[in-house]
Amino acid sequence: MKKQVLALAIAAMLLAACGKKEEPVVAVPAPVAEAPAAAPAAPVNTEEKVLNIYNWADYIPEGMIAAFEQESGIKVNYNTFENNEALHAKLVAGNSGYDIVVPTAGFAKKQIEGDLYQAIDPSKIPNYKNLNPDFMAKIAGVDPENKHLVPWAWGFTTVGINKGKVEKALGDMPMPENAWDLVFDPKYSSKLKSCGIAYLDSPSEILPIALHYVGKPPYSSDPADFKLAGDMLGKVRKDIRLFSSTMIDDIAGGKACAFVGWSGDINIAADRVKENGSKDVIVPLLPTGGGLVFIDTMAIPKDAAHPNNAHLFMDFYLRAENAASMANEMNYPTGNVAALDLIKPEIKGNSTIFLDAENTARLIPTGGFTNEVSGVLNDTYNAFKRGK
Ligand code: N2P
Repeated sequence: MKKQVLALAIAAMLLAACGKKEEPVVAVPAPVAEAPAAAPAAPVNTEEKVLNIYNWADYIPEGMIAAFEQESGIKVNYNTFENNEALHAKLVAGNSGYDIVVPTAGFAKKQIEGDLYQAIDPSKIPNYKNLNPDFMAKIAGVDPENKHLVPWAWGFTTVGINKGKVEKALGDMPMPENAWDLVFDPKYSSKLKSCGIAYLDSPSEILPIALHYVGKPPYSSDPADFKLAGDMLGKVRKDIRLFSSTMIDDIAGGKACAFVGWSGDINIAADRVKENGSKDVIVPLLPTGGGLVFIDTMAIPKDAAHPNNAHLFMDFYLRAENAASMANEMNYPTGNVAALDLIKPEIKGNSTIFLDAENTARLIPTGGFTNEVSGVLNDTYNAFKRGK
C-alpha cells in the first residue's frame, strides 16, 4: 500500500516536472521572435606573423616598432624612402612586398585613381574613432569617403635658417617679409650662397611652392605656368649648393644656412644642434608667403600579403599614446584628437609645429598634380636641377 502511494506521488511529481501547461514550475523566458544573431566569431588571422612597412626616413618614435612586435608577435621589416617620387616608382613597378606605405595624401590621389591600393576596413581599426572628422574631411578631398588613407602625421614644407649665419650673410639687408624670397629671389639668394642654400630633392616639393611664388595655381596643369616657375628657379640655380635627401644631417652638419625643408625635420635638426652644444640657432620660418601642407597617410598596396597585420598596426598607431609620442618625439602634429591631451606643452606651444590660425590659413592646401602633367613637372624640375 505504502508502495502504491509512493508511486503515485512520484508520478505526480514527474507530471509537474514535465511542466503542466497551467502552472509552469520554473519561469521559462518566452521565445523571442527576433533573437539577436549570435556575434560572429572573430575571424582568425591566418597571416604569417610578418609586416613590411615603407615610410619616410626619421618619421617614427624610437621603440614604437619594438613595442608593436612584442605585443603582437608580428615581425616588422621597416624600410625608408626619401620622397614621394621614390615611393611611387616602387608602387608602379608592382610586387613592392610592402603591406603599409606612407604616401602624402595629395600625391596618393593618382595612386588611388590608378588602383594601387586596397580599401581600408575601419571595422578592423577600433581606434579609427580617435581621428578628427574635420581632418578626415580634408583627406577625403583626395581620397573620396576616406576609403584608402589613414593619417600618419602632417606638417608643412617651409624655409628654415641658421639664424646667425643668415643674418651675417645678409649684412644690412633686413629679413624679407616673405620667407620664400630667401631661396627664390636672387637679391637674397646671391648673398646666402656663401653660407649655402639647400633644397629638398623632389619635384613635388619644389614646384608647387615655386608655382605659388610666381602667382600661379600650386597644382597647375598649364605648361605655361611651369615655364614661368622654371624661369624663376633658373635665376637662383647658381646660388643653390645642394639638393638634399638627408636634410636633418645636412642642416645639423652645417652644410647650408638656408634650406627648403619639412617643419618637423627642421625642428629635429634644431634640437640636434642644441644637443651637440653648438651656439647655432636653427629655426623653421613661419609660412608667411605660404607653406606647402602635407598630410602623410598609411595605405595598403593592392598586392600586400599581410593586410590583416597592416590593419592591426594601424590600430596600434592610432592609440592616443602612440599618436602623441609621434608629435612629442618627431615634432609633427597629428590628426588624432584623443592624443592632444598627451602632447607635451612645449610641443603644443611651439608655433612652428602647431601653427596658429593666421599661419594655418596661409598654407597651400592639400592637392596633387594630375598624371597628364607629370612630364612637364619632371622636365621643369630636371632642367632646373641640371642648370639648363
Ligand atoms: C620625414 C617627414 C616628412 C615627410 N622626416 C614629408 N612628407
